[in-house]
Amino acid sequence: MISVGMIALWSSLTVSAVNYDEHPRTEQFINEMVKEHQYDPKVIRDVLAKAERKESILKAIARPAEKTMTWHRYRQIFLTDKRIKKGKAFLIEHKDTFDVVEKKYGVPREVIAAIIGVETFYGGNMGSYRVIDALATLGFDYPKRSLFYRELKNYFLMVRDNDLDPFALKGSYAGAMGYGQFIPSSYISYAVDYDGDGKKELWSNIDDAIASVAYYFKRYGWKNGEPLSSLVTLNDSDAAKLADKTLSLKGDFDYWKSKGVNVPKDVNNQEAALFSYQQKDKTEYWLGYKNFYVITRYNRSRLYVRAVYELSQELKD
Ligand SMILES: [Ca+2]
Repeated sequence: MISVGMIALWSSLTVSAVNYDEHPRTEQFINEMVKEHQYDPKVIRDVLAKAERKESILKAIARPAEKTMTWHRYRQIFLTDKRIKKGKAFLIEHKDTFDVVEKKYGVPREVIAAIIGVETFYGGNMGSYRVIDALATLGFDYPKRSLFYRELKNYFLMVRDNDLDPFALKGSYAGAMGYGQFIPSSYISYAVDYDGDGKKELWSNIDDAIASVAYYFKRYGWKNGEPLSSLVTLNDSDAAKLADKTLSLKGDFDYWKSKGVNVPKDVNNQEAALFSYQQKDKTEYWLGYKNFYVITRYNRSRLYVRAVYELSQELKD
């Protein structure tokens, strides 16, 4: 008979002994890559053999930070004097690039800078995990793995098609890379070679990184000069129940009026969604518009959007 303790020991030995080229999900992964993308199976097997399972990654992703944090607390992390000051210097330092990029893509420089500021402190913290380890660990061993399994596939495509070293690229525990923390599918679709050297270097070339963030927003339909959101009041407490239900634009001003929201008079009637923000001693409500939605395509969190927006306003002056 095997004791519980022995089972635990045995399973932990099994897990640590498995290389990703021998993982139970590997054969299917390789078969799909060959079938879907004519990928060389030997290349995948060789790379996965050197990919490492990281317990720290599985622990980090299980932490529900953004889901439970109030706006009041979240704001303290991102709207610091240091981040504002560094952002202003960042805009000055890269002014020439911002002049070109802002004009070409129609996305304000302070929004691009705020994204890079919130994501990585303007490149100061781009993540220290090998992307191959992050995506193999989450793609094969995280219970909610489907997104990461897809991104692991995209990572293999990205390194093949851009002639990148699969072991050299670093990122966050979730496999987000470079100044703007692009996941591989975003790299494939939105990374830009700004300086024309044939490489899309989002880790080491700030001009490529700035242009890539701008292009991402352009492709998701950023409407230059349009408002992002309005602070609103409610005249029916039931309206509060409609807040934070979805990031998608839910209805126009007539809809929100009928639900008890005092819609703004200085903004054109348009599609909006209702969001709540917990301040220290009160709850605020915002109607978010198209540009609000576009920022949620970068990170699906209403707290994130507001942090980017407020930081961008601070950087504007
Ligand atoms: Ca380049």
